[in-house]
Amino acid sequence: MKKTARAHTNIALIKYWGKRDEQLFLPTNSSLSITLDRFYTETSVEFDANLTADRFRLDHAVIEGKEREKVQHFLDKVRRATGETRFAHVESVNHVPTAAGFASSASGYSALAAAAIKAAGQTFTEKELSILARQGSGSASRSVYGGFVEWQKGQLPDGSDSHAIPILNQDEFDLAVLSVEVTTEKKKVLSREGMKRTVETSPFYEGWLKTVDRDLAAIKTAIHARDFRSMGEILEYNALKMHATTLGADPPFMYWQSATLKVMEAVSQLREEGLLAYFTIDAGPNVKVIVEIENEQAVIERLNQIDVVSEIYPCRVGPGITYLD
Ligand code: 2P0
Repeated sequence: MKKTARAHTNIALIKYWGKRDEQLFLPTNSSLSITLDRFYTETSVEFDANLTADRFRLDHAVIEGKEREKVQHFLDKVRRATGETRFAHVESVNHVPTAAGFASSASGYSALAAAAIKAAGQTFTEKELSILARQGSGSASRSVYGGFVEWQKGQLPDGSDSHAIPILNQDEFDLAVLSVEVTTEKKKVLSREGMKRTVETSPFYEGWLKTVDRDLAAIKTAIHARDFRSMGEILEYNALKMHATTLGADPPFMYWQSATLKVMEAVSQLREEGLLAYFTIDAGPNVKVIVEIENEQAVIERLNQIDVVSEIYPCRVGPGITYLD
């Protein structure tokens, strides 16, 4: 039977940056994110005995080549986990701007995992779904849950303890996350390749690993206390440290453009004027600005005045996986 699931994207406040096992998508460090309400993927899966290979349609177009292979590879994991033997029709629609830095792999693999398990006639716990989604894309492990989510890196070699856990529900700490777009160009260094190169060659990676657990513990304390200022200081610091590791890679690379810096400077200027806002940046040039609801409009107005800003997408804290049939 055809089953459909929806999963939302997430933005990391403490970044996932580096793998200890590339096959199983096991991270070197734990991370923490907010699930976003505005961006999501809806995916339908139907297993069909008449198929001789998996079929994948994304945004109403048939996908072939590498992307289809990735989905097939992931569905092989689903088949191994469930005993399902048939190939599947996969139909996925992204409600995510395709610009650099608005990653859809988190919502994509989370929705695919949930729909595929249902279509195979099985019921997985959220923990089991998180472990499965992780093996499509690391950050997808966090999109299983809404609200504030920690992905615990785990220790076991088989990855059975590497999954997300909820920290706060969607309605327990209301915030705005402004996705500030400065370019829609495709990024030059994919995050998967970027983290691998950083782990293997950057002398700064050691500094990242030494301090990331401290950042995670501190931000959890701030989140539980609803201490926006401390949370903001830690998330900005953590993002800057992640990006610093890329500058030491060989060959070095950076995800920022001059427009990225302009937005970062504006956020810092806003703070000097008493408007509390903090930025974070993923593996691309666009910026996410975290702000309290009461200051959201004022911050949007100010950021809209920057010439390099092409679009601002205001988001709120979003839900976990939902099923549509
Ligand atoms: C994160 N990023 O925590 C970090 C911060 C980018 C920068 O997770 O190789 O697409 O599929 O596990 O999850 C983007 O990496 O990488 C990411 P894979 P993924 O959100």
